[in-house]
Amino acid sequence: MKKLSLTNKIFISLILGVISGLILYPFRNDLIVKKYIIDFFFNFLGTGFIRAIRMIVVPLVFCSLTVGAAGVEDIKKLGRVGVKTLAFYLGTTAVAITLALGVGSLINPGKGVVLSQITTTNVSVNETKPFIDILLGMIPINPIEALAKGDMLQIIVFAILCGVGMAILGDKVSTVRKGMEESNSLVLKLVEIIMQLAPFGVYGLIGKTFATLGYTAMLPLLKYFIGVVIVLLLHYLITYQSLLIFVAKYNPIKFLKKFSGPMMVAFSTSSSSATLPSSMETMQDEFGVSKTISSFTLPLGSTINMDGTAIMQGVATIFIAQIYGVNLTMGDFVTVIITATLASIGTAGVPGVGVIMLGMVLQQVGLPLEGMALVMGIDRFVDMFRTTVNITGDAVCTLIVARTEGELKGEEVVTPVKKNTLA
Ligand code: DAS
Repeated sequence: MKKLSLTNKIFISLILGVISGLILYPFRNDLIVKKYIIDFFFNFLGTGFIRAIRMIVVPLVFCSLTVGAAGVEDIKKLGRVGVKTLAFYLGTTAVAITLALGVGSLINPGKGVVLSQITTTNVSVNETKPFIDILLGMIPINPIEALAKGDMLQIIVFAILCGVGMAILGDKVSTVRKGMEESNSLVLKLVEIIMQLAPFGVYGLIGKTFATLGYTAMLPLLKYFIGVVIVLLLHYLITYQSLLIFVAKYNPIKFLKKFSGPMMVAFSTSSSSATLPSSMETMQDEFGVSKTISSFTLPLGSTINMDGTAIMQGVATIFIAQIYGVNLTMGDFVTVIITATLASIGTAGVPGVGVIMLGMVLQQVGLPLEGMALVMGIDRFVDMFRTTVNITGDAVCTLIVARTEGELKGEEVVTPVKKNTLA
């Protein structure tokens, strides 16, 4: 029998967790059921998995961001193209997460269901912080303390500085950089091992949720999924279409027709890395982008540009805050935008990694990581949509860089005001 992929196993554990929970729901107040199944068995599986995720988040963020930032050294060599590319990638990710928080606050995916009674971590309520304090708070006075406390923004800043330092020093610190790359490989292997526990963790947390709440827990999950897909669509239709027409001066209909192949690959594999060869071939052969530009912008984008992932993290943060009855302050929103944007630099283009990095965003604003398990259960489907947006953003950026570097001759779009036809 073909080995089940992890995302399929997680999805099956979601189904089994829902069934188990709904079967137990009528007996939830029975002493045996409550004490030995809900509060012990489900709790042990769920909380054990969450603690394992919390154990790996700090080393994962530090190593992946240091290596990610050090890998951006090509930008120095490519100068103008590099700076343009990095500015576009971080800029659209910030727009994506802001859109997600805004639309998420309108949709209110988690409103009406309060799961605070099933969390085991105390939910800290953040006081409203002035913006200046958030910015200053990002600078770690003591990086070791930041790592020990799990202060994600300070860890991100310290890791990026370490990576940029390695990029500037180049061969002088090649041994340190190699060591960091090997450490990152080790941490990613540990993440892979811990993620094997995900089906058990999701089963425990979903089972406990549905045994406690019954059918009412289904509606917020559906609202969360629909909310993410709506924001992904808005980001594609508003942000990317505007950039295509007014900056890349490229016909968006023509873009969609030509780029539909890589989008299908991303949707079916849920992996930016697996889609990279298809994106490279399409941008070079179909769009006429030079190898010089596409072989820089696309690989870089597949690792540091994750607009779809940032959107999931934004909607998930709103969803989890609402189901645990936490009111996020404006300072929390700013913290989430900065954290998710910078964290996207270190998110690898492989299935499911975005929801692990969600743990870091939740930790930064003091939300319980148990909420991850709820969104993890249906992440198999959400990942397909967000990965498609991730790689589409890479392609739009590539067209913008190519156009502004004088490539793509003959693909001019006549501005709609002068003529009603797009090239
Ligand atoms: N599936 C990842 C990618 O390949 C993104 C994610 O998990 O968020 O882009």
